[in-house]
This record gives sequence, C-alpha cells and structure tokens, in this order.
Amino acid sequence: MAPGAPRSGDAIFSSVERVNAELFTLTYGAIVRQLLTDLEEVEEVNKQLDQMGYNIGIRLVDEFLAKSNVTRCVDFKETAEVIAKVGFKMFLGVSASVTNWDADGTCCSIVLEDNPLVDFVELPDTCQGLYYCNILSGVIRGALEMVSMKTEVTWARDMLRGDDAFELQVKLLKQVPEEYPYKDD
Ligand code: MYR
Repeated sequence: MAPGAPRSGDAIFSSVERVNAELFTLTYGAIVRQLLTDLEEVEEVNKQLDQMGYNIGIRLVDEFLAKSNVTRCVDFKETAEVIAKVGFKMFLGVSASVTNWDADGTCCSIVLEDNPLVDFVELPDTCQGLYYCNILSGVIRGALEMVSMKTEVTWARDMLRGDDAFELQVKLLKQVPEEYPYKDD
C-alpha cells in the first residue's frame, strides 16, 4: 500500500491487533525483567510467574466459559483438547496440539504451534534456569482448578532453553467430583 493511502477497515484492525500483541509481548518481558531484578534467584522468578499465572487462570476461566460456549467436558482428554484448540486461540491467538497421552489418560503434552510471549526474547547466560513462559503453566493450573481439576503443569520442552518446541506437560492429580446442588432431607 502506498504511504498515506487510506486503509481498509480490515487493515486498520489487523495493525491495531498487531500493536496490541506487541505491547502485550513487551509488557510481559518487562514484568519478567523486573522480577529478575527484584527476586534475584531465577527459581523464585519461576515460582512467581507461575503464581501470577494461577491468579489470572482462576479468573480467566469464567470469561473462557462465557465466551466459548464450551459445555462440560466428558473427560480430561476432551478438556485438554479444549484448552489447546479453544483456550490458546482465545487468549494467545495461537493454536496448540495435544500429544503424548499416558496409558490411563491423566497426563498429556500441549505443544504450542507458535508462542507470541517470546517474540523479541533472547535470554542471557545468567538466566539459564528460567522458565520464561511460566505464566502459562500457572494459567492452565488455575483455570483447571476452577473446574474441579487439580493439575501439575510443567515445561517439557522450551525453545528458549534450546529445545525444538514449547511443550507443556499437564498431569491430572485429582478430579474433585462436583457436589450435587440439591440435598434430599
Ligand atoms: C469443563 O468444564 O469440563 C470445561 C473445562 C474447560 C477449561 C478450559 C480452561 C481454559 C484455559 C485457557 C488456557 C489459556 C492459556 C493461554
């Protein structure tokens, strides 16, 4: 498009979206950098990012359920697919795939097809042990806890650590059965 030429609604929308995405990525980077300065220990930063994600996840799930029209999943397998295909798309604008199921269907991997959190990011050697995207594991853990699933979410592969993908391992620890809302007296 020639400089100064009027832009269509779509072009303006996508450039606003791009700026928002960049702002989000840079803001997240600034938060991680601040935590590294304040907490010094990389392990503490990992914990803090996970906790921040958890706090977001326990709130985010309401918005997710309201916007997505997703109904109750029949099992953990369906839940994992919903997170990968609908949740990641809704909140990060990327899709993810579910793989590596264990035999009893309680542990799987979510592999991200793209990760906007790490655009522009290069970790210095001093940050070797950092799980830069740990906020995401916390978000999933928090959101699932709100729908009665206690999980452990860890990074199995991390491209910032030299791996060939971003892979989260999600392990279902406990599924709390929901109480029937009415009691017979
Ligand atoms: C159910 O009630 O069985 C459905 C549960 C769906 C939970 C989905 C949680 C969404 C989490 C979004 C993760 C986004 C990560 C960026």
